[in-house]
Amino acid sequence: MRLSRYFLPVLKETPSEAQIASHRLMLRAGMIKQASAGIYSWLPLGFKVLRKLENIVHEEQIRAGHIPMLMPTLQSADLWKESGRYDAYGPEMLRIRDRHDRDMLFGPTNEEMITDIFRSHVSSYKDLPLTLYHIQWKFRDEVRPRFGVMRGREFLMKDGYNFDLTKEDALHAYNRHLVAYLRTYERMGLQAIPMRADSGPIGGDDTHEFLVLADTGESEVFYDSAVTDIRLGARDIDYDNVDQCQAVMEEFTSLYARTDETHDEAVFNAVPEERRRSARGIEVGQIFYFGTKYSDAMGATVQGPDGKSVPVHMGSHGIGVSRLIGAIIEANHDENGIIWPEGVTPFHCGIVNLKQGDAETDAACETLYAALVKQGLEPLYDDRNERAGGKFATMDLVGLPWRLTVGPRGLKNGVVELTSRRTGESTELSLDEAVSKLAEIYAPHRSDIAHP
Ligand code: P5A
Repeated sequence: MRLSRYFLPVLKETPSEAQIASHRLMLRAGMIKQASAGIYSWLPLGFKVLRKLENIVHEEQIRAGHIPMLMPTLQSADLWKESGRYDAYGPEMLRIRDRHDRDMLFGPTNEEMITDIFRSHVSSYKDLPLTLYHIQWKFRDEVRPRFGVMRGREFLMKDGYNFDLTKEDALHAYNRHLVAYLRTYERMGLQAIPMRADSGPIGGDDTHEFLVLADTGESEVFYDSAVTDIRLGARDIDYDNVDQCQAVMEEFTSLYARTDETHDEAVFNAVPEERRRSARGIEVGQIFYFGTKYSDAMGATVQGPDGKSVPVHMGSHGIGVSRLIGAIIEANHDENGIIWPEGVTPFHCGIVNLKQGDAETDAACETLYAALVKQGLEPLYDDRNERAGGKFATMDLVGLPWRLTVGPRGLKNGVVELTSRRTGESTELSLDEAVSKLAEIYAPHRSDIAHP
């Protein structure tokens, strides 16, 4: 993309309504624009990051054997009356009446709708296990929408639902989600710690929230500092292997890590004092096992191997896709702007032309641009007639992990400068070397699964 032809409305001033860094930087970098309280337009740069996150989520869900689909945002109230949640959900649910006076709602979640789909089409245990998911906009009329996309009213969620014959199978689905979620967050450059939590309006006893530690997080958390040393890393996990998924689950959840809702001072005190931590965190996902809560209420049964009809065991699993952008920026920024992790960056590198209009410099930038595109990389080329300082400031704000600086002085020696946004370190490389270096850096971040 050439910056002269892009739509990147960066702001010089710090918007006064933004209280935290991620909100400020998303506004300043021209990623979002508030449409009304807690509702945002996703401008091209923000939209690009959102799509990148969606892709990672799809890839990791498909890898785990879960099946993508798409349900509507608007739902009929009838299903919610069946489950008993229409009244229970309260003022957070946006209720709408259509022209025929039918009660509708903007879905805050989809347990009812998916259970209805399941009961309409599945009747035998032979069709189980089954996990369906989608990535769709949700609406929750939060009392205090704030911090930009972190606590929105309209927000993008990946929500998945598992249907299993037995509790044991459903717990395997729970563990599988835990592993897939850990992989997802790690690919986004985040450490999200699974913590025992409260199930709230979704219901059930078994639930973990995934929290990214950050001072600006809305949740208060308590944990054994040893949990922050565990990583999934490049381990190859067989998602069908019950024991393997269970082992990862235990490794990640046996140390003390809880949100304030489930915090137990007595149990916490058994953790060695030097490892006890209380901190704040951003909730980027939650997984639930709620047994037959919805299948009982809505008659979602299958015929078991013995011919008897039994309600299916279910769980649901959510990732806050739009909130994640805020969480990633909270964890990756400095005073000059965002610092995207390679896995989610909207463009792979910036190209800064120090002397726009100089034939040789322009030609070198064009050569680099074409060579990077040929490698499957997306550069953002600042080809505007601006002074160098302004170009650097924009690149720093937008936060691409790598910048190529091209000017007549370097070109005399056949080199350009490759600079890391994170460390500020620069190296001089020939054009070919710079392109191969970037291809090498991004090789581990390429996707390998076909997704929708
Ligand atoms: C699980 C999927 C559920 O709704 N039903 C389907 C279950 N869980 S949840 O924890 O309530 O939400 C899942 C994730 O969505 C994000 N989230 C939000 N993001 C931005 N703004 C909001 N107002 C908001 N509310 C929830 C969180 O990341 C949460 O973990």
